Amino acid sequence: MMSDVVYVGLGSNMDNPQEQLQEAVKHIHNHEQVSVQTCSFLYESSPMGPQNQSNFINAVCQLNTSLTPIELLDFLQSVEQLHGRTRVGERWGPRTLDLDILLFNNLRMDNDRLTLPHYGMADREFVLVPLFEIAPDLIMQDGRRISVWVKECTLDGLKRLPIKLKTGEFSFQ
Ligand code: ROI
Repeated sequence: MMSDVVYVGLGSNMDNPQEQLQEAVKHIHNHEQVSVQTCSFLYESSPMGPQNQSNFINAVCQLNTSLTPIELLDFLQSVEQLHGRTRVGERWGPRTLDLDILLFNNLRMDNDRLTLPHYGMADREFVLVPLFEIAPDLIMQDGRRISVWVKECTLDGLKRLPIKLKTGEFSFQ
């Protein structure tokens, strides 16, 4: 049933980012049609975009789901909303929680709601490095290994923290 394999990027730079990410994983896992299989370590990165904002905490999780891509997008956006995310304000500004579908099986789609694979991966160290950590054998959409993408990505000081998000069963209150 929950046989589609999805990689999701998580990011936060406001209101206790580590807690934002952990709470997001709980919410996601508590959906009946989604299970969180694996999470990377947490990584700290300087902001891409405007520099007058705090460093980000990023991670990547592997989910299994029986939702369609758009159903999953709706659900992840509802989790962002629960975390006080507003979509008004400065483009590329600070955010309490960002959840991006990076890969959904080998699916390609491109419409006004969702582009798969995620368009920004190639130049985002804070996405590629944690993705490589949990899925080192991935073949990317151009047919090359993720290790090659990591080597070709500009690396500028991502810091791996000795912390992983908890997965598995939660009793959610
Ligand atoms: N920068 C970093 N380092 N990590 C992010 O998750 C992130 N997300 C964003 C913008 C504001 C573009 N910059 C980021 O949305």
